[in-house]
Amino acid sequence: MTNDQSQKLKVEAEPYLFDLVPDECALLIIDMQRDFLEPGGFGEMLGNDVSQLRRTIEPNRKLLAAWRAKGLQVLHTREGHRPDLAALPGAKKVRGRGKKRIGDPGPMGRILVRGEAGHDIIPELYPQPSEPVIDKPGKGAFWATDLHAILQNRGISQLVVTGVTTEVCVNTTVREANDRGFDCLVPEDCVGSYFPEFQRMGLEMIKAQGGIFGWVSHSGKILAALAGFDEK
Ligand code: TIU
Repeated sequence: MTNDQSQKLKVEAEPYLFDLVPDECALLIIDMQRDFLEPGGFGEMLGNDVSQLRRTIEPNRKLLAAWRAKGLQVLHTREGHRPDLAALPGAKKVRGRGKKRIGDPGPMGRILVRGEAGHDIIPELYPQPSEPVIDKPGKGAFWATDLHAILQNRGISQLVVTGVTTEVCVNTTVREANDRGFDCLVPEDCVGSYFPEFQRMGLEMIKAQGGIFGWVSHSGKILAALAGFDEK
């Protein structure tokens, strides 16, 4: 799919250099939603330390600003369900045996329900009207969504995947993308987990075995490479 006329930017990454083709590379920001990141939200209510995720906000903000400034493509995802919960699998609703479940009233509206305040994206990374927002019912961004069609229609072959959480929605999405033929680059400072050991191993799993699912880098290295990109 790569067009030979396109500029290739070399990004330092593991397990080896990533050849970033700006015209074919979208920034895909996973589930940076208020319920996962804000104090008093669903994530914290489950007993999680949201500061582990909040450290990703500033690097994501810088990367997003650079991506927009260069006129490159950005997409966002949100995990959540229809207000009538008609497509919510029973298994997902009851898993964890929590007192509060998906669809119940939570600190910022009904938990993981589309249209509720907690379901929306944090203000620091709020999507612009030109940036598609993919509402996904699962952990992976491809399952039961139109993401694949949008990427194909826009000539995207590479994804820089950021967001939360590293081992759940980011990893699932990277694996789904890999099986569909996309090259994925994950900046480690732009993804977060509530659990430090899962953060580390979630990234190891992507880059092991010669980059079995993709590449791991740092936003600073992507920004450095992007600085050399001449917009048309
Ligand atoms: N977006 C995402 O990762 N959803 C989760 O439920 N993650 C957890 O780590 N629980």
